[in-house]
Amino acid sequence: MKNDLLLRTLRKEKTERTPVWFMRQAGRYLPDYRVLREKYSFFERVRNPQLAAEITVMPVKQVGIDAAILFSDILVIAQALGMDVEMQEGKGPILPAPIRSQEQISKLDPARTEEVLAYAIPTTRAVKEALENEVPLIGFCGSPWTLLCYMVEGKGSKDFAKAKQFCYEHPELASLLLDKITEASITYLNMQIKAGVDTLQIFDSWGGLLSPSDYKRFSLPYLDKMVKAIQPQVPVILFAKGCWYALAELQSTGAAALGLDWTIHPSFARQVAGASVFQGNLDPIVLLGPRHHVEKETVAMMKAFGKGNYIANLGHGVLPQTPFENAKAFVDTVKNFRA
Ligand code: 1CP
Repeated sequence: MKNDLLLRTLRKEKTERTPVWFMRQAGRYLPDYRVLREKYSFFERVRNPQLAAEITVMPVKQVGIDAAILFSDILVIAQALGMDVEMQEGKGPILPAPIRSQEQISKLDPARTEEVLAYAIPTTRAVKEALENEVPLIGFCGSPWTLLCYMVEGKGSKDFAKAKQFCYEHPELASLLLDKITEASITYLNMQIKAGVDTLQIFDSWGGLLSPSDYKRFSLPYLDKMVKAIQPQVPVILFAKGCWYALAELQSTGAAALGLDWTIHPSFARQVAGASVFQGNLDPIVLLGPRHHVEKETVAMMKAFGKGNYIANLGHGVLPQTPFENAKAFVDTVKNFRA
């Protein structure tokens, strides 16, 4: 591979410079992606190997990023289990029949994952081919807890109150549901590995909605099971947004790297989970601001993380309204930085 900075960093090897990529880098803020969005529905873009490959490669070619992330969505696991998912422009995902009962959970079938998500093999292979061994390919899925949030709530939410209420009222059903999501997710990650991804990121985007003790009940055990199944095959990056209180436990899963959101000071992370490789953590909204501020904050971030065991990224996904020049300024500042 021509540029394996990310993979060497995940193995804790020395590198010439810090690798950089963006969470949610495929699509969104790129003008060429918006053109494709007019022509094809979301899941057409995900399932068609040529389209998925074109979208995945865009940020590598246009912004000079050190890794590609497969164009797909965390909600394909809800589909694998038998749920309908609609992507409504401007509104995000809608699940018209959210899970609220034991009967609904008993109908969810993780054994069908390989069949429902069969397209992932040819699409991932097409993406690998389009990358021509320039940079590594990151596969991904959501955490079981984050999937439960959407499957029970039925849509995005700022607090996922219905999903949390469900867990507090029916903890035994929640654990049944989380087990099924975990099983489907492990199958799906193994499919991505089989098709050639070089590393995998697990997004626990809504982990931080839980208290530290509820995190240990409803998220950590399932993440732990997933990391134990996958990390022996390819390095796993765990991104648990808002979970500063669980960094030590997240490190104990054995994941190769921990993603950090922008509320965590690098020195705090080193103090509680010192031996980890860290990834993050610029506030994505900084990229909306003036360019000199983007450059200044990026340099401050690079200095604070220090040399080695570090992957530069944002503290959450890049926002759709991010000016292309600011995204580029972030990447260039990381690449030009010398400790
Ligand atoms: O953006 C990329 O790099 C391409 C791959 C990708 C990834 C990694 C998409 C495409 N979605 C995701 C992950 C994802 N999806 C997460 C975890 C990361 C995060 O926290 O941002 C989550 C929570 C989702 C759920 C989801 N899908 C949302 C958020 C809804 C909410 O609760 O606010 C949305 C808007 C989607 C639709 C979606 N998925 C991906 C795109 C490009 C879109 C938008 C539709 C479009 O622009 O065409």
